Amino acid sequence: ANDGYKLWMDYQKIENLELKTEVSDLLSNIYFFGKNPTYEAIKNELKLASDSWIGRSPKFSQERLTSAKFYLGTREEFSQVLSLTQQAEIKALGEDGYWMGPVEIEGKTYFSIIGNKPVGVLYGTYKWIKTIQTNTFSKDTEFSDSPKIKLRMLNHWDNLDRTVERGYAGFSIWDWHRLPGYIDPRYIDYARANASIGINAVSLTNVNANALILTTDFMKKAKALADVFRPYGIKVFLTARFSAPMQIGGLETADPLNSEVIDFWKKKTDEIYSFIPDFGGFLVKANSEGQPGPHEYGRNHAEGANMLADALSPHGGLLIWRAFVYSHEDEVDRHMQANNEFEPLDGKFKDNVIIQIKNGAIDFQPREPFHPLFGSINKTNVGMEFQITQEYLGQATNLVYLAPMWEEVLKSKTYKPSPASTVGSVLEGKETGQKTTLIAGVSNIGTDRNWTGHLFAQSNWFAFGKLAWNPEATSAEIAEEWTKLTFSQNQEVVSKVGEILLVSYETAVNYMTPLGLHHIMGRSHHYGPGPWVVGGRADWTAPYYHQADSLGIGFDRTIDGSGALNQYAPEVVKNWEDPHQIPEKYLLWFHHVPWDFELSNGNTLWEEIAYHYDQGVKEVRQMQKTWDSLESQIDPEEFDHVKQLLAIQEEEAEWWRNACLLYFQTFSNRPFPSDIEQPE
Ligand code: GCW
Repeated sequence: ANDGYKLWMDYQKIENLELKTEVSDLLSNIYFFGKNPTYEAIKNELKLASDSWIGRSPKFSQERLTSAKFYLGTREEFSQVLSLTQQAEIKALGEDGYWMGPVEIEGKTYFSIIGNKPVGVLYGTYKWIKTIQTNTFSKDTEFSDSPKIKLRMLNHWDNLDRTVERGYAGFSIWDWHRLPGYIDPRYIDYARANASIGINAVSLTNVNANALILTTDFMKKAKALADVFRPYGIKVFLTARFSAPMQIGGLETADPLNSEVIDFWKKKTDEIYSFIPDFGGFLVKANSEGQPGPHEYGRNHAEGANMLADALSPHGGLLIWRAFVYSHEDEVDRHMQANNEFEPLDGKFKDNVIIQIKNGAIDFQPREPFHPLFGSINKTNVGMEFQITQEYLGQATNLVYLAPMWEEVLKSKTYKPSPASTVGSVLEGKETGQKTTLIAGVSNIGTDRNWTGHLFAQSNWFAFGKLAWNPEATSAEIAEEWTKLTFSQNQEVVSKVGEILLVSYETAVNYMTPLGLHHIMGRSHHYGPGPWVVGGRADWTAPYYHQADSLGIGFDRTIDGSGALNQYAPEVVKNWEDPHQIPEKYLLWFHHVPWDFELSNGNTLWEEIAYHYDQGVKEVRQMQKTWDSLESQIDPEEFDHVKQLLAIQEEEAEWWRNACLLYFQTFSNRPFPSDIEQPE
C-alpha cells in the first residue's frame, strides 16, 4: 500500500490503545437512521477504515434498539431525539454542513454524526475518520463545520482519446472505451477521495475538447460516471464546445441568437437531463486561443452564455463561462483583455451563469497578482479557477506545494466593491450576496499509480479541496494535516515535511520567475526556461513579457505604460504604481526597472535577481537534505520516489538559474555578485 494509491486515505492500524478501545466500541454497533445510497457509501468507508484500524469489520445494526453505540443520520431523522435548539443550530449549517458529538438517546449518551442531508453525514464521517487518523478524536467534544463555497469543483482537461491537456500523471482516468459497461473501481476511489475533502462537482472533459462528448453515446458514458459519483455528493458537468450545433447538429451556424441553434441546445440539454437528472451544467471556453464563440457572429459573451443558460435553467443547471479570453489580434496588453470584455457586460448575465476567472490575468504563472476582475464585476456571479496541475510550475518533477500561492491570492485585498474586500470575501459572496459560489481547480489526476505523478502533488489536490471548502484556511494547517494523513504522526516527520512543503512554492518562484517576472518558460510545452523565446504571435513570446533591454527589465503596466494597473481599485493603484512601494514580488510585473534600481535591502535590481535565482537553487538543495534526513521514517518506496524527483528538481533549478541569468546578463552587462554560485 505504499505506492501512494491510497492517497491521504491509507488507513493504518491504531497504535494508541485507549483510542483503539474507544473506536472498537463505536464500530461494534453502528446505527443509521435511514437508508440511502450515500449511507451505503459511508458504510463502505467505515468498513475500509475499521478493517485497517482494528483488523475487524464494523457491525451495522438494523434495529435502533439493539443498543447501538454510534448513530448517524440527518437532522430530520434525528429530530425526535434532538432539542429544538440543537436542531436549529444544525439547520444553520446549511445543505452540506454537519455536526458531531454526544447526543442523548433514551437516557443514554451516544456519539453521533448528523448532517442536514445525507451528504453532510458523509462529510462528517470523513472528518471523524481524519480525527482518528490524526489521533485527535474525543467522543465528548462537539464539532461542526460547513463549506463557505457552494461548488467545489475539479475541472479535468481530459480529452476523449484519454490524453490530458497539461496532464503530467499519465492518461485520463476516464476509460471512455469501456464505459458505460465497465465501471473501473478507480472511479469509486476517485469519488471517495474527492468527497473526503469536500469536492462536490467535476467537469469531465477538456475545455478545448471537441463536441463529441455531447453525442448520445458519450452521454451514456457520462451518465455511468454520474451514477458512481452521486452517492458521494458529486455532480457531473461537461464542457460544451460553442460550435457543437455545427459539428454534431448539422447546422450551418452556431449563432446564439439563431432559433435553430437555440433549439439545438435546448434539445441537447433536455437529452442530457434524461440521462443525468442532476446534471450540473456546462463549462465553456469561448473566443479564446482559437476556440469558437459568440464573437464569430458579432455577439458578445453575455449573449453566448445566456443562450446556454436558458437551455439549462428549466433543469436547475448552471452555465460556467470562462473569463480566460484573449486574442492575439488585440494589440492591448493581454493582462487587460478580460476586464475590457467583461466589465461592460456586468449585470447582463443570467442568474444561473457564473464567470470563472483564473487567479491571475495572464495564465497560471508561478506568481501572479490577483486578477483585476475580482471586485470589478459585482452584478454577475463570479468564481475562481485555480490550476492544480503544475503546467508552469515544474509539472510532475518539481515538488511545489501550491496552497501558499492560493492563500496569497485569496487573501489579496481588492478594495472593491468595499474597502475590506479580498478575493476570498468576493468568492464567498460576502460582498454581493452571491449564492451560487464556485472555486474550481484544473485537475492534476491521471492513471499513474499514485494518481498525481509526484507523490507530493497529492498535497495540491488535497489542499485545493480544503481551500475550496474554506478559503480562510491556512496553507500551514493544511500541510500539517496532509502530512499526518499521508506519512505519519511522528513529530519530526510532521515538522520536516512541513518545512519542505511550506518553502517549496517560494523556492520555485525564486528559480523560475522572481520579482514579478512571468511567461519566460519554454515554448508551448511550458517546461523549463525560455526567456529568449521569440517567433509566432507576440503574446506567446517571452521578450514581450520581460521587456529586457540595456536599461532594465520588466513590463510597464503603470498608467503611463499599458495602463493595466488602472483596472485595480485606487488603493491598489496607489500602492503599486510606485516601484518603491509595490511589494517586490510584483515589481517587474508592473514596472520596467533600471538594472541599478535600489531595492529595500540595498541591493541593485540586477544583484537581487541573481540572488533570487541562486537562493532558489540553494533552497532545493536544502529540501533534499531535509528529505534525506527522514529516510528512516518514511516508507522506502515513497522515500526513493521523492528522492529521485528532488534530484531532477535540483538540476532543473540550476538550469533555470543558469539560463535566465546568463540570458539577462546579455542585457544588463553586469557581473554576477561574487558570493553566488556562478552560472555557466
Ligand atoms: O494555461 C493555458 C494552457 C492551455 C489551456 C489554456 C486555458 C485548456 O497552456 O493548454 O487550454 O490555458 O486555460 O484555456
